Amino acid sequence: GQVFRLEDYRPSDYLIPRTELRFVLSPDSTIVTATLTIRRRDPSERGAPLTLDGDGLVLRRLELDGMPLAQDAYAATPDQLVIHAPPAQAEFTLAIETEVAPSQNTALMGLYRSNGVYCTQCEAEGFRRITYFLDRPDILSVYTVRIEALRQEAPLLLSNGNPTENGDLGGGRHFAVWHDPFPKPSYLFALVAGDLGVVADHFTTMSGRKVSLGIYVEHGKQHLAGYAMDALKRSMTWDERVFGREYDLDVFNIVAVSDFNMGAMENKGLNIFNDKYVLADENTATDADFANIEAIIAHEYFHNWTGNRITCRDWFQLCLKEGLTVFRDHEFSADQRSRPVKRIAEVRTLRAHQFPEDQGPLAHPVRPRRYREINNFYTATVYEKGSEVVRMIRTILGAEDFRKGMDLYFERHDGEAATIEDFLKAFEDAAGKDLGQFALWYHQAGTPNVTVTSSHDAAAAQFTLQIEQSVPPTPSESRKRLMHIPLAFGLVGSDGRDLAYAAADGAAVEDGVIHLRKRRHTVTFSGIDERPAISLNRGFSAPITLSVEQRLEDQLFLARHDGDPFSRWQAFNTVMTDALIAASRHIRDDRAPPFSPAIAELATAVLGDDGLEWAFRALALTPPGEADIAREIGSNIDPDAIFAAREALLRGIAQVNADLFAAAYERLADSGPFSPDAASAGRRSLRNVLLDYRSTLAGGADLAARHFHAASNMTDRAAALTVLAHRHQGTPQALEALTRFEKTFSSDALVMDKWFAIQAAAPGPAAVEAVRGLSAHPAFSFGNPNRLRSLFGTFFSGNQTGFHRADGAGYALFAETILEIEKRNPQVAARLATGLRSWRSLEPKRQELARQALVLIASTPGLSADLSDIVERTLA
Ligand code: BAL
Ligand code: ZN
Repeated sequence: GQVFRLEDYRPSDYLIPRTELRFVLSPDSTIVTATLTIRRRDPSERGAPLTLDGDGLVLRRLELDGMPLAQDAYAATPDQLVIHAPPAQAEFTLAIETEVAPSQNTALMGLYRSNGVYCTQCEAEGFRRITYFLDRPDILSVYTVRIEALRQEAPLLLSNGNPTENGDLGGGRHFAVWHDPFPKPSYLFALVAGDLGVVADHFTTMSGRKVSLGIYVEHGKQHLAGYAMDALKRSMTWDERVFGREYDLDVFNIVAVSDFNMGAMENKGLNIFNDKYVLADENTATDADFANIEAIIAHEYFHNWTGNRITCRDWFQLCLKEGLTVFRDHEFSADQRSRPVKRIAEVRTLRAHQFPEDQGPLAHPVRPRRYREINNFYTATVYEKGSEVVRMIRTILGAEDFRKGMDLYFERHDGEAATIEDFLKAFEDAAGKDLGQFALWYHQAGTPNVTVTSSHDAAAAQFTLQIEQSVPPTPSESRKRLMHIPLAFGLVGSDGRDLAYAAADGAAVEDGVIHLRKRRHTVTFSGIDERPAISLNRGFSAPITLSVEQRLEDQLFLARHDGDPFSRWQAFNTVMTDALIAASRHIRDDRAPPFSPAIAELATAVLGDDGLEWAFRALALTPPGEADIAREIGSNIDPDAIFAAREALLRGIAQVNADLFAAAYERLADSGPFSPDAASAGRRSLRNVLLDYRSTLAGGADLAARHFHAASNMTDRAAALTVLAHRHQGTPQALEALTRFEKTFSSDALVMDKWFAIQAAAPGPAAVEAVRGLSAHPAFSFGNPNRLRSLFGTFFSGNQTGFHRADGAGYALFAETILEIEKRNPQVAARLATGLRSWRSLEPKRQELARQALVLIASTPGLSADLSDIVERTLA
């Protein structure tokens, strides 16, 4: 396939200042008339042909300045429209009539139908599936959209901007016109038409303008949209307060649809959401769902300034809007909930999703330089690492200069399509700092590793750190340049407090941050009488891997006393990870795994520390997942040994703490009505972590069954079902709970997704057949992305022992399923296919079986660009 390169970017010869669209909607034959005002970028230039993008289009009519074009004046294929010699005047009008079939659009890109509702998804290149256009983000146009439909089929007609007109057309038909005064790229176009219920509210902006808010959902589901509406209003308030950004249209609408490739989409004034990230109540949504809804509502809203008002010059700049907007939604959630808990959760996500990407065959820079299929670059690297890079800018500049830089960025580029260089320049100019070396975080792939050793000279009262950085090679980047890594740190004394120090020798230490810029740094601290425990990368100030020579007793000490909550969590996590790696080695050698009693004692201390939030205690007590342990081991992975080690650790800690855990479990039980707030969610999560531990002991299945039946909310119910279906597979208690859950929720697709996912994640060899069987369940559908992700996505990416079954049966199901899904929806197939990106880390036998499955896919004729791009890079 064609490769697109950053260095090939050049501005288009033509602009489209105005776009008028008319849709005559019908499921099998929708007529789209696009009337484009086209202008030469350089009026003195003449004669360049005008080439518009299309994708599978049928052209019905074409007029230039009101006159039909001669056959030989243009060339139209489904994928392109070329006007050979556009008129000489600076501006002309092109009217293009195309016909599309929403009901047959199973790729869910462009205009399609979901549950009888017409909706669109245009990012990245879906608009060209609606009409011929300069479908690139640097073409900003003012849109006026007229929608016509049967009133009975679609009483609701929505598009971007403000409503300007509506009326009756006779014959049961009606129309509505929307005008969006803000020039926008085509990927932000949206249309929704259907019969939906609404939750209406309003928001008064900081300058006193009243904005109508609407969340549109399936009839009868309005009661599930209240939390999303509340999150939206809090987001609007927060963006005014923290970034000074006010909303700009008279209306802001959100529509929830059930068939959606992504989480949600930030179309100007008309966000379209996967209903999973809108609908919630205590009976159907977990605390994690509530938190996701809050974060994603905020994320899409925040895009109005970071993405819409300032958009991307080209798709290589995707992180300009995504990394920045993720950073903004992270900060929002941190402010709404608990900052330390949020930070730990972010880092866990980054390590689980971005680190394996960065350390495997699909590694790419935060701002890639080439792509074959842009859909495959909506990645954890662009989003999550992109956010970490913005966070580091704030760390380097300080909060005040960071805000100045953001203000300058908004001031300079509002209404423009910008680049990462523009973004960095705003901070350099606002703060008077050079970010030249720092910019490598955008340009260079791979997770930097920082190695640290230390020495203490008691006589001289000096403590010295030897620090070295390296960036491992990644595909097509074998030689790496040295990065600017901001490493926040503390030297913790025996009383648990940070020691005061003087840093010597021009060491790059500033406000508790060591700025690594060279390969090796020696940092000497004077006035250090006792040997401190070193707390490094506090708050996860840089997205790196860290190898610190540190005694177990220091780790244990930090886990109890580090003043930085993230590092405190990290210390406990490192203790457990190291123990689990050692234990899995023992298990592979058929030896019993040894665990230091200090680990169980640490658990005792953390659980009993009432100075810590419940949610923090829950996170600290949660051992690293199987995939986390595998990632730390890095090569020659045996998932069965890792699983056994983890179970043994849980049981060991549970045995030592049996009475304490039982008492805490009782104390943390529900009291009072449900609330999704952070403190209540934290209490539930801690209690459910205790359930997980306690279920490893005798009577565990009964305990979990009682938990399941007593549950008064989905968080507790799903937690208990997970314990039963995973640890007590096949027991009467597990079977009864699975059946009960299925009966209760069979008509609620989003809840059934949990039922599918829990079973798809059940460890052990039986999962392959279970997943195959579940794919024939009446509640399952190959056409719905949420179902596919719940069942197959969870199995491929969240079931280490089941998917990586030693005989390769999981990989066979992988190849078969992905090829099946690809026929309908290449984008979702390609995403699921990343489930084998870490195949080279497996032990040799599994590695070979995984390779064969990938080769089977790669050698299938007629593969989509989406899927072939992923499997070819994975195998390269
Ligand atoms: N722009 C695609 C969905 C999102 O990141 O908001
Ligand atoms: Zn986004």
